[in-house]
Amino acid sequence: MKLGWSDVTPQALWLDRRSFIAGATALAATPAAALTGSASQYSTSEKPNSFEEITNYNNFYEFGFGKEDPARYADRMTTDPWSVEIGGLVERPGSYGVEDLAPDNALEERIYRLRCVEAWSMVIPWLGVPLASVLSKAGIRPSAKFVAFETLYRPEEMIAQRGGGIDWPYHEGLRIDEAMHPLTILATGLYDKPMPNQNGAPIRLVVPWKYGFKSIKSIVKITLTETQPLTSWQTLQPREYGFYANVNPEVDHPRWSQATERRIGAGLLGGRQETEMFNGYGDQVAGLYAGMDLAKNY
Ligand SMILES: Nc1nc2c(c(=O)[nH]1)N[C@H]1C(S)=C(S)[C@@H](COP(=O)(O)O)O[C@H]1N2
Ligand SMILES: [Mo]
Repeated sequence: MKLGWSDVTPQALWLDRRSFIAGATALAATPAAALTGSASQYSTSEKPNSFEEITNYNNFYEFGFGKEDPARYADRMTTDPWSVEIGGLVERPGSYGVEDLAPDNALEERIYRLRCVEAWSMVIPWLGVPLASVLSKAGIRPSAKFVAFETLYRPEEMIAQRGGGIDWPYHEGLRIDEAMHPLTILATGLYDKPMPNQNGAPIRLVVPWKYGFKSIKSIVKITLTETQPLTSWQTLQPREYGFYANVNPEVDHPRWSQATERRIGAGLLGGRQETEMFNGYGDQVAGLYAGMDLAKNY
């Protein structure tokens, strides 16, 4: 039997070829994952949490400190129009629309584990694009070493921004090689739907091997820098939250163990499960930290 070319062509190339043949217009509204009918090589085969769980148990401190506050209050946030200011060490600084950064025909499904620093976890089917593709649109200058991110600041709508706690706007950062890693995405949806407000509409970062707080929501600003940017959590509690925040069962939080986690939805009898180094993504990302002392660089 003769092999067809699709049998011997890597999937990414095959997808490109297919969309080329079928024409971009016919496929414009179809997420890439739906075309192949198969999961991304980056997705876990673990059972995703329900939409209900993913959208009702959240951390989005701009709307309050309770897990149910974001579901209750985040619909007050206006997400249209929205633009993302990309600046700093880039060739083409400016204001980009979400549609330009994450066009429908480029969306991929990525089913990732999310491990919060508070020792609970979920599995979430995101829809998004590699952050690398977004940064390439702006053109990375060779001197750029880090990427800084900022969330919307709008206390009229984000009711908890009227109070203290965090030095609003919420800000985060990545090293450039972490930002360019294929696992790092900007997500605009989940469960094949547009991103719910409480999960960080219209566009949020997802870095699955790091504690959840690195995955900043509702981004309005991306800045490429030469020096390591400050992050909200570092500023608040530098001894408890570091810049790297890689999931690491061997480095405990000063106030609790990081060795195990509670999977949301597992129920009372579900018990706790062991936390994996780099949240189970070590094969892909451990190389980024070769030679680094991960207890010091927490
Ligand atoms: N702007 C902003 N981004 C944020 C947060 C936040 O409070 N504000 N919380 C972080 C934390 S601590 C976690 S665990 C994840 C939770 O994402 P989820 O609610 O979509 O599961 O979002 C992260 N991104
Ligand atoms: Mo978190």
